[in-house]
Amino acid sequence: MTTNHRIALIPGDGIGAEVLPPAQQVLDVLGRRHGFTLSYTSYDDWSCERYLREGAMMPADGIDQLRDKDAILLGAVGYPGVPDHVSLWGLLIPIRRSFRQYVNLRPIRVFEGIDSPVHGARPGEVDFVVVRENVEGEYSEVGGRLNSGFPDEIAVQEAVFTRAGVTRVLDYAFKLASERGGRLTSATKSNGIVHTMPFWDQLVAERGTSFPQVEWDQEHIDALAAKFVLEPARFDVVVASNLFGDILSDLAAAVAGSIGIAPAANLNPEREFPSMFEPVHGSAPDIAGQGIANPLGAIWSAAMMLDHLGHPAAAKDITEAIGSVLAKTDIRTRDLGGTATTAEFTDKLIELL
Ligand code: GGG
Repeated sequence: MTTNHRIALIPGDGIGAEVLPPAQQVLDVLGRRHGFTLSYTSYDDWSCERYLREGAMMPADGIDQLRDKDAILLGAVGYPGVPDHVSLWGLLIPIRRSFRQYVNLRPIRVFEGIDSPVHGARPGEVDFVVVRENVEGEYSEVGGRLNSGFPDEIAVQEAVFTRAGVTRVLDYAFKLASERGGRLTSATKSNGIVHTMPFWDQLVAERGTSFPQVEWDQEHIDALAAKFVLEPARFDVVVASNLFGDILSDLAAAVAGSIGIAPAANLNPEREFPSMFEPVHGSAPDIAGQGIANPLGAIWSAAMMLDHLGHPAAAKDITEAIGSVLAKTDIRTRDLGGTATTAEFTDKLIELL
């Protein structure tokens, strides 16, 4: 019997709507080849436009509409006219939290054929994963504002680190490191942030004892950012809190040539709820509507989705085709120095699949 996977498609804003159709085209080719089907439900109007029209990024029962899906593929959120915290907390973050997607997995690879802006970031040598804690930490709704408009106006934002929340993401990262190169780096800032970060470091040391096969170290986030640029090939798995992981993975994507390539998986490792896959890039309003967005971040995210759904061979076909199109052709979208449109690039990739 052919396996069918129910996929929720949320294009979101800007180029989100332009990068999901290429990912869908690639998925359908792989489904035919590997003997599975994908049935899609599109949530086209869950966006900033909807927020401006109706006051909410998604309907009140939006989370329930997604609950029975096997996975969610998301494009991008954010658009001028809607504050970024409104769009993020109205769609992406509720999905991550409601479905306990506490791991945000962001692989970084310098592909053959890509000129990294960083001297020394050579293809084949830079290949690591950022594991970002995805549901607590610095992204917290605990806090508030007082005395708006007065000289003594104040804003307070509390970071929230729980033993359970940190432990589960560390365990995921240690296990991943044990299955990859056996090395883990923890991002910290325990010299300046005196409560949460020493707690994070303590839990890293505690969990490390359960993974003796993994060699681990920790770096302050400032030094780590410098090492991402100066020695990107030294990393295997990097584990970081929500904010640190977000910043580090954008930096790492730039080191790998373009944030347009970078994928992300928001995982509920226990599979109690659907996981969500999304390119790391945002909605890029400056190029939206021109048909020139790089679809690779979305296509690679689709590969991560297939891997999660139990089709590692199909996922590998996609990453190999990405490698081929970059190594064997000079077809590139504008972010990679080329002139190809989203459609031209996708057609070539599918030809090489
Ligand atoms: N494609 C994902 C997207 O639109 N991300 C926008 C963004 O700013 N995300 C912040 C985050 O991942 O925390």
